[in-house]
Amino acid sequence: MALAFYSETDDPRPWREAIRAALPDLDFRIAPDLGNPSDIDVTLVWKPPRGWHRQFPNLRAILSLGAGVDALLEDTELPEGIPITRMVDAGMGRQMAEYAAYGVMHFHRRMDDYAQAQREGRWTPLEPVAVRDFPVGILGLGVLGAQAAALLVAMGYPVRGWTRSRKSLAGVESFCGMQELDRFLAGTRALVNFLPLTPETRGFIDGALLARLPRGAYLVNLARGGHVVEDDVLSALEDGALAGAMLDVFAKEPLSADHPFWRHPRVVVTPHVAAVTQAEDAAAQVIENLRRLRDGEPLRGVVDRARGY
Ligand code: NDP
Ligand code: OXD
Repeated sequence: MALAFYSETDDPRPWREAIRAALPDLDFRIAPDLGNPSDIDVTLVWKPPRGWHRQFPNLRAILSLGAGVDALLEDTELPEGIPITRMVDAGMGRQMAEYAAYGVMHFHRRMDDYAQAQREGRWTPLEPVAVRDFPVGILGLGVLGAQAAALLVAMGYPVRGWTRSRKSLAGVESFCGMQELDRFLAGTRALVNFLPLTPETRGFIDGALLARLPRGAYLVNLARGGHVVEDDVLSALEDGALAGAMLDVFAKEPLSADHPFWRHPRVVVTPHVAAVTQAEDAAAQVIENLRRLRDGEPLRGVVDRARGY
C-alpha cells in the first residue's frame, strides 16, 4: 500500500516514523516526490491545492491531518465515492479546551482592560464579576466543543451550548436549531465558536447575530475564520455591541499585515494555534485507519460529505 503525504505546515518525518514503525510494508511518499501516482492508495493531507487529488487514479481514501475538513470539501475536483476521514480529538480536545478557557477568563477577569491600563501606567482596580454572572455560550458541542464545555463547567461558569441535535451534557444547558438560537444568544456573555465550517455555517457570526447577544458581550473564535464576517466584528466592537474578541482563525490566513485586527485594542490575535495536530498523539488514529483500509474494514472518523462535517 502506498501513501502520499501533503502539508505545508506539518513536518512529515514524525508521521513517517510512527507509520513505518507500525506498518513497515507501507510505502510513505512525501509530495512533491510521489513517484508514479497510480501507485497511491491513500493520502494524508492538510490543505492540498485544489485538484491535487485528481492525479491518483487508484485512490481509496483521504485521511485529513485536521479535525475540520472544510478546505478539502471546498475542492470541487475531489474524487467522489471514497471515504474522507478526519482527526477525532487526537490530542486537540485538551488544547482547544485550554484555549477556550483562557479566552473566557481573559475577558471575565478584565485582562484586556488591565493590559490597556498598564500601557497607560494607570493603577485602576475594576469591579469584579462573579463567575456565576458570566455565562458562556458554546456554538457546537461535538468532540472538541464538549470538552471545552466540561472544563468551563468545572471552572464554575454557567455554560450553554447550541447544536443541531439536542445534547445532554452534565451542567450544560442545551439549545438546538434556529428556533432556539435567540434564547441561546440572549443569555450568553462570552460566545465561543466550535462549529465546523459548512455551507450552513459560513458567515454565521455576522452583525445580526452579534446584535442578539447582550450588549458588551465577547467573542472567542477558534473554529474557522469563514464563520465570521470580519467587518461586522469590527463594527460591533466600534459601537460597543461587542466588548472584545479573541480570534485564532481568519477568513484569509496568514492574516495580512495591514489587517485592522492586529492593532485593534480590543482584539487578541493568535495564528491558528488553538490546537495543533501532533503526530505523537494522532498517529495511532491514522495507523488504525491504514490497517482498516488494508484489511478492507470500514474506516473510523468518516466525514459525512453531504452534511459537510
Ligand atoms: P464535530 O463534528 O465533532 O462537532 C461539530 C458540532 O457542531 C456538533 O455539535 C454539531 O451539532 C454542531 N453543528 C454543525 N453544524 C451545525 C449547524 N448548522 N447548526 C448547529 N450546530 C451545528 O467537530 P469538532 O468538535 O471535532 O471540531 C469543530 C471544529 O473545530 C472543526 O470543524 C474545525 O473547524 C475547528 N478546529 C480548529 C482548530 C484550531 O486550531 N483553531 C483545531 C481543530 C479544530 P450536532 O452534534 O447536533 O451534529
Ligand atoms: C483542524 C485545525 O481542523 O487545525 O484540525 O484547524
